[in-house]
Amino acid sequence: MKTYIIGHTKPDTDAVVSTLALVYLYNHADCYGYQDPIPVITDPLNPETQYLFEKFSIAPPTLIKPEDLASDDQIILVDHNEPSQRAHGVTSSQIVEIIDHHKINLNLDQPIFATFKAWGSTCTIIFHLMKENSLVPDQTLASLMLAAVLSDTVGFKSATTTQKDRDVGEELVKIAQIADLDAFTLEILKAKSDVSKLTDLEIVKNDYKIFDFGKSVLIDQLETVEQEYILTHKKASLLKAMEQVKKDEGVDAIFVAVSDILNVNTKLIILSEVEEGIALKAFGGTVIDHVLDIGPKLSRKKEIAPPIERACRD
Ligand SMILES: [Mn+2]
Repeated sequence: MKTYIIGHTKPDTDAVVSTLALVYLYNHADCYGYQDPIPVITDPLNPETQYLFEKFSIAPPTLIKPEDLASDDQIILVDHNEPSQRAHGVTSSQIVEIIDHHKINLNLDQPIFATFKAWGSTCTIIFHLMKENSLVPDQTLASLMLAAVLSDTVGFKSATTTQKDRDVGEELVKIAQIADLDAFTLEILKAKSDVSKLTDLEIVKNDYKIFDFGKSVLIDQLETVEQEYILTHKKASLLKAMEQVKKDEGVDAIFVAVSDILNVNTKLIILSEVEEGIALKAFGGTVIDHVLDIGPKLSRKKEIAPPIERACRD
């Protein structure tokens, strides 16, 4: 029997770094008596996360396949809880603990350890747990945890940002010895928005989540410093890719949210009348040439998904 620490599918920096941060905590403090928990990922790193692991010269968690999980293995979920965001191969009965900052959609048959906090990142929660155990991350881990906080809160600009995130960020800056926080933030945001090496299909699948809103809705978010360029030059090919992904994933609706992370604005790419109906009900406005400007929003979790859910359930 092994114990795995696993983030959500299509992991972002917070999901990946959380597995390493939690293993650091559990290797230094005997919290719940796990035997050698193993941090893993079940999908490849996105470009931002890959950039960060190269920058800090540290190996990412091992990439495992669903068949690598044995039925008696126990699993700790980080940065997600909903069944639709779990890695294939994870069954509910294997879950022994969850540490997360997303809305809860859970129905398990067994008692578990659970830490849910409405803070901006899972790494914020894990740093808090470290402090409770008088533990300080090493410089490299602190750098990655800071990157995760900055990435999830879009440099403390997202509506999900709390004072706790700023406080934890300030402590991590010191431990990580990051001299210029603004420069580090911009570096991460640029790495996040570098889609130059991605195909259109990869862009649509780069950072998506599938939600069960009565209808199944896939929301991909592209956080970028080049919103205008993408909507001008890539919209036509992205629409084709969206059609493909909608079919492949068998979802009822698909949205690509193109978020301008410097100017704080999101525009949705609208595939068909189905999506247009949902989006107009959710946000109002006018769809112009397959694009709906939903204004100064950045957070999928707090500002984009909830109105879409209400529109779907109405
Ligand atoms: Mn997160």
